[in-house]
Amino acid sequence: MKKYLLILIAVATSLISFSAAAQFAKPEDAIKYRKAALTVTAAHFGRLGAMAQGKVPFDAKSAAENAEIVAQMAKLPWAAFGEGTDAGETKAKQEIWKQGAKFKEASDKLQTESIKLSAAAKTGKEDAFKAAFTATAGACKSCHDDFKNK
Ligand code: ASC
Repeated sequence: MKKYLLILIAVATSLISFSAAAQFAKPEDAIKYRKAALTVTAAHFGRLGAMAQGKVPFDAKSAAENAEIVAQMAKLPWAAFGEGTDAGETKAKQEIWKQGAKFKEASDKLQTESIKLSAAAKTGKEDAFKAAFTATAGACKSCHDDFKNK
């Protein structure tokens, strides 16, 4: 029984590491993927920013839809910052790999703030939306300051 359990664990863990490695065939695929994910995120975040800054009128439905997309998209880029994806067509700073825990903290912060932003947008209250937008933009900015080249 114990033997089968060990075999099961061995197979399961090998599948997990296989799928992690197989997620991107080449480093440039990972770089392309994370840039695409962040580009889509920025497009939807930009629509929220226009409302938060009063450039377009606040529209609760649009705010809720775009914030939901941002919250979902914010989960995606991080798996594409694996080892060996530091060189090439990227503005990623070396600090991402040198300070992995700090980078993880920054990416977690974005996810937490964007979930709060989505919740705030769903209330339909403009003030709550604006405050949560500012907090989320702060998470974008501090991560860019530390981990993204100009
Ligand atoms: C955006 C965008 C970013 C962030 C950042 C917030 O709309 O594309 O990267 O906001 O500028 O400070």
